[in-house]
Amino acid sequence: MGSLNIPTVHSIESFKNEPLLNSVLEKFKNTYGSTPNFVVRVPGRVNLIGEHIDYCGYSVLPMALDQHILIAVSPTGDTSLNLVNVNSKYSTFNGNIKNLNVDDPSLGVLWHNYVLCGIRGVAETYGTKGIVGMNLCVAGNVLPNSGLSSSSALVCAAALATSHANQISLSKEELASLCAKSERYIGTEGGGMDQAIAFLAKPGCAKHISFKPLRSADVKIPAGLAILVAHSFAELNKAAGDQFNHRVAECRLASVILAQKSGLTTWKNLLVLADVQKELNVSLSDMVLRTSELLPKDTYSKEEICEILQISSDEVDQCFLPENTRNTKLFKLRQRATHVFEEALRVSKFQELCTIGSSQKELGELMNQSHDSLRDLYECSHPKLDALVEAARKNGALGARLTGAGWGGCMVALTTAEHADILIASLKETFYTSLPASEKLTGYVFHSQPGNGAFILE
Ligand code: ADP
Ligand code: NG1
Ligand code: MG
Repeated sequence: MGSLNIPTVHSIESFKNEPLLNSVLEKFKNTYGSTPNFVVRVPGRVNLIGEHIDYCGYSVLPMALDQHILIAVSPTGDTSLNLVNVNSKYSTFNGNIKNLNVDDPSLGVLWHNYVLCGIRGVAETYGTKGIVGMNLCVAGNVLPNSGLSSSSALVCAAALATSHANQISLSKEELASLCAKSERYIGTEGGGMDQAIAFLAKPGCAKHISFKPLRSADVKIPAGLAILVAHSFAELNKAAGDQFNHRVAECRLASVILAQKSGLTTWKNLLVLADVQKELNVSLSDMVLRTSELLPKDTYSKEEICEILQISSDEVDQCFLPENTRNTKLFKLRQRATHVFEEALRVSKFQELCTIGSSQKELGELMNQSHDSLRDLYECSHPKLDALVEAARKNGALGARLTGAGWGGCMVALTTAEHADILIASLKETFYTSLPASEKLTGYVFHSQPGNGAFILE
């Protein structure tokens, strides 16, 4: 257990003017008849660049948002787990902390399952003997299903609530790794970006996050630039569909086939593209060339994959495919792997440019290339998101791209600080005109400074 670098404790008093905190305290009191022992606060994030590459082993560059999830917590004195939400659209849940099952996602994804993921992560790692039951009350203002990582903020908040209630002292890195693993119980087989930034973020800095081992380095956005986030008004709950895991599956298949065709005898264990690159000891540009040579076809059927790898369809399923992708008929391998290697290159260029502190235009261009690659090679955008990105570019953004998993959700745009408000106004006049008049735009289009990581309020 780590004792250094653990989430900080602040006084509830110093945040008493925050409406979301007041709403969670009030709801807690009305529900459980007392004030909570403590409140955990975990931010959402916006990823500046490095999309769909964390689960391929490559580094990413997110920053924390001010928007966050709060969970007010008190131990119950027995093993009961009670969960309410300030927002009445999320229904109440009651269970026993010693016997928690995250529901099978194919039966529908209910919000309390994200909370159970976080609790289960701590319970599995540290045992359920002596684990305390909790009364919990949740509030949040991270736009859900929109690529700003509301899901991980909720999972991480539940894990932090459980560890603090049980006086288990974990480092930020331990919490991040535990939560990355436990969020997979929801069904999506993601990387660790969201949970890492949730704990490791520091105000004023974006973070360059690398995996195996988990590391983070501060990245200062060059002075005079602003980060703008805007919603496309399309949404996707990633755990409710199979799109996300399809991409995970395609990257794994590309990985083992590239490894096998490159003569690596350990190919069956090389499910992650970065591991293949490491084994081959070649550059990312070499990997791009190798991909176009070794994966020439536009699509691969499962039969063709079995033929290439000389293994059965059952073995392909068991060894490489997430459960909800096993009926897939066709896989696009060259396109997905090319995106991953080129996006990894863009992340290191972006970090380099930020370190030099100049080249606003080049930073914007990298973001544009990222979006175009996600739209055309990775096919995870959405027509509304493409239109929003286009509108931002036309109205003077230095660059704009989808952020998070995609298939709807938010765009992140880079602009000069002086142009930020003008850009927001132009988006309202151009892109958002087609929305029903009742839609309130506050909270859907905003600029943001890099915010703080998770902390506890007592
Ligand atoms: P995101 O891109 O926001 O991470 P996901 O598709 O991964 O989107 O998961 C979002 C899910 O997280 C929501 O569908 C909901 O179940 C849950 N969630 C997000 N915010 C809240 C909240 N404030 N209260 C309860 N559940 C929430
Ligand atoms: P969102 O958009 O929050 O669902 C997902 C994954 C990330 C990463 C991005 C795409 C989870 C919890 N999150 O984020 O790991 O792969 O998509 O870059 O799986
Ligand atoms: Mg998510």
